[in-house]
Amino acid sequence: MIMNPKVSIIMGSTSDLPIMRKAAEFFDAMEVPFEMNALSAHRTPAQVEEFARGAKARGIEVIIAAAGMAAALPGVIAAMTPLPVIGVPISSTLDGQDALLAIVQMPPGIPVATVAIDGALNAAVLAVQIMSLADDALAARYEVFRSRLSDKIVKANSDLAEVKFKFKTN
Ligand code: RP5
Repeated sequence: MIMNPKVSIIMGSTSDLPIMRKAAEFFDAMEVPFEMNALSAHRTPAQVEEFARGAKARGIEVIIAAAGMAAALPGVIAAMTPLPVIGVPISSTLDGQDALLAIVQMPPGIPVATVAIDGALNAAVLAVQIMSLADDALAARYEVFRSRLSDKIVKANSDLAEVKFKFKTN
């Protein structure tokens, strides 16, 4: 079955893959076709430009860009495409604080929607929320995912009900 990707996951290095797998798994679960490639703003700048300028014409709707250290990749991509870019700071050095600031502190006019350090799952969830606006079937699958989140808290409360303390009243 040939599927055209709607999301492009870009990472600065294959060393980012253990984190970015969570995004890929979520797209599989949501049945969203995606592509996954490595590009580097510092190591392959010409290829980054080619990718960013051509992504919309290829049918890509959202770009997720992950990078660690001096993480220029998401911002550089955002500068060369009208598509929404979601940035994932990777915790390779300085606990990811370096990448977080590099990705989130974009100048006015060129945003990168930055998720938490190593927040690959939330990047994919945000991408699905954006695409759900124009895709009712995807919106329905996403709604099921949301309802399961509250199941987790229901279970947490039933577990906590079993925890006994002398002065605990419930
Ligand atoms: C960044 O530098 C990558 O996104 C990665 O997080 C970090 C280290 O890259 P490698 O040396 O592991 O290739 O560009």
